[in-house]
Amino acid sequence: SSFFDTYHPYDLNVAFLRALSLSRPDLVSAVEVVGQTVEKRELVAVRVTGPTQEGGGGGGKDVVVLTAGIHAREWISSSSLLYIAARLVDEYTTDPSTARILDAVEFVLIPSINPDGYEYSRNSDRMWRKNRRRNDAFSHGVDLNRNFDDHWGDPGASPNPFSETYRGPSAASEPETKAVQDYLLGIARGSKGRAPRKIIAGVDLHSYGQDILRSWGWTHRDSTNEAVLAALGDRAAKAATDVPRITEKEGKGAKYASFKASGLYVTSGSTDDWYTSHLNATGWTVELRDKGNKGFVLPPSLIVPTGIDAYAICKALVEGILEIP
Ligand code: 0X9
Ligand code: ZN
Repeated sequence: SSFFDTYHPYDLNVAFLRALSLSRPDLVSAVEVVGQTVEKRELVAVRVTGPTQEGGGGGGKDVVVLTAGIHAREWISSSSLLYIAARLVDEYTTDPSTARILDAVEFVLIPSINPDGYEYSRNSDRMWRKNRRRNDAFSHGVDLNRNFDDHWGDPGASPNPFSETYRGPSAASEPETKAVQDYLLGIARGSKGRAPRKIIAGVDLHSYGQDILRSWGWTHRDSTNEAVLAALGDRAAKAATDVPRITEKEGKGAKYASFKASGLYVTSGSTDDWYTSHLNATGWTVELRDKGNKGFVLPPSLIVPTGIDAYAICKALVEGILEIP
């Protein structure tokens, strides 16, 4: 049996990362605490990178941010992030293309932005989406992917606390949003005696739909780098669609599409556009499997097949970005 045979409680997902870091301290940092949730769970991050000091730049290595679990019911996103972490570590020594990536960049991995919601989805209401803020006597939850500090309050989010896309009372009102924003801004600007770092990509994993979405999501207009981002997204979609699969466990392939996030629908206060505008990174939302057959309730047998998709997507995005002159 393997860790990826089933979905696990949040604490066990964190323990997996802790074990990874203890087994390969040369590649994986200790688990860092990013902040606390409404229900006082710890938000965590780990960094994964090759033991070499720096990439091409001269300062520290460029950074790739990978986040998951912002929507409670999208369990596959967190499992896929852990799968990516495990593959990066496993293949550093066996796959030269992985070594190249880990020698060039540092991955910052946040396995869940919304662990309170995840536990509520596991234990009480499988279709829960938001965090577990008590809004008033009658309603709970802010949609954290409408609470980020980019175009907050614009169309594409709801002011109504009952709504599944409730934006919250103000931008970054939620401790989860604030902690993730501040942690990533700290990396970009430099903090705790560390030099500022260039964040080249922010990828937020979701489900479902099998789509690779690029900025903007808040407007139908193109971002400044539309042509480059479209090519990157297309390349990642193709990589995921075309991964060769041999064993039974690897499952069958799935077809991914790539387009502007606004092509799905316009939203405000979302991570992808915040990554683009505030981190100066290429911001992405990746909707993993499936296309709606099982939807959010994706069977555990598809954890590895979907993890393989997610790994191919992230690898292709990073390789593509590193090729940009
Ligand atoms: O609505 C969302 O937050 C995402 N879809 S989901 O079904 N996982 O909830 C899509 C967000 C895409 N990004 C933007 N429109 N900015
Ligand atoms: Zn989502």
